Amino acid sequence: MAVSPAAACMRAILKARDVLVVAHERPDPDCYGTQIALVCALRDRVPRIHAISHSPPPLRFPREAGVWVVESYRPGRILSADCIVAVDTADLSRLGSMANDLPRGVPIVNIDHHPSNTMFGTVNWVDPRASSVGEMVYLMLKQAKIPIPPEAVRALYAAIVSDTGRFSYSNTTPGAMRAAAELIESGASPEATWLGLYMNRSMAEIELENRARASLETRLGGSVAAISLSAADFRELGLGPEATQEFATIPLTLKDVAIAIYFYEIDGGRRTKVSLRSVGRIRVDRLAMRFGGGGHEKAAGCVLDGPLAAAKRAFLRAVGRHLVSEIIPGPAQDRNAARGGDGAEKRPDGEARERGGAGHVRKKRGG
Ligand SMILES: [Mn+2]
Repeated sequence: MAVSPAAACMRAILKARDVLVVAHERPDPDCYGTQIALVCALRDRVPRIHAISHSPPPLRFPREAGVWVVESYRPGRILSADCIVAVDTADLSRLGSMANDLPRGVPIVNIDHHPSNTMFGTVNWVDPRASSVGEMVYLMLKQAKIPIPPEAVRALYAAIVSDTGRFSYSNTTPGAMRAAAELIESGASPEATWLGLYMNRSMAEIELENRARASLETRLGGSVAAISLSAADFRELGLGPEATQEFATIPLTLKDVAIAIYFYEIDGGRRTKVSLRSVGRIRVDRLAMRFGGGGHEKAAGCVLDGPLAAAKRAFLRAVGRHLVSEIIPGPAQDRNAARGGDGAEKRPDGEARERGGAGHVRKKRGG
């Protein structure tokens, strides 16, 4: 019988003696929780397993879910391993500069749910229908009958809660709910997770959100809504972009909006990050790809060179063109061939795949 992709990943990991678990920079609770879970669940099964993150942990993550497990990366550090596991990472460039320090010539296990995944692994398990890599890794451990210790239970539950937008987005499948339910049966606490992920905010964070809300503006008759934060906003409040994990949903709450955009300066204002969300049929991953980004159909992102004002101007110009080409069908021929029809997202792994390149990759968002 053919081995399932999950089993192939598990086999490759259990064969190794020194496993390094990595994930995309500016980690979200999904990739972070999954890194924690893999280390905690497998540390008695492989001689050495450790997780490293390029960036600081997500600002908000349940403390009791093993946050201490993930080490932070120092540039130039020699990373040893005889097996690399990448989770939630559509492309190796999403690892940031850490990608340059990975050991060469060792097998790479690629576990991801982004349709734009480039299949960079030696073993690839890419399931765009999965709610989260948290759900995928839960299934993988369960199928292998590997007991999941308490920190891993909490971390995987937080991963699923976060990537489904607290069980709201279109990726909130029966499978996601089932995995979450089983994790609660195994001891995950919905309340502790909620407190850890969303509560206990500082005054500075709320002030940053106030500034973001105050910046709300609309274009194209209200079908495009955007908020923006400058490098100065972050500096003045002593916060980084990790404090704004869900801000892209702020403009999305506006009535009749089709594309929601969150612009924010990074690298001290030298570059501008663009986080995109959509409802309905608009595919923002295709928009992000025009700028070298990628992501999910309803949640994607990219980075533009230059400060906020210039990046915004260039991007909003492209949004207008994108909206027209997405809404008005035609010239249908090449559009439909390229996207495989509107059902592209429901096709088996790989078929709906497009070259995504580097970019901010966000969870699927539904409508
Ligand atoms: Mn994810």
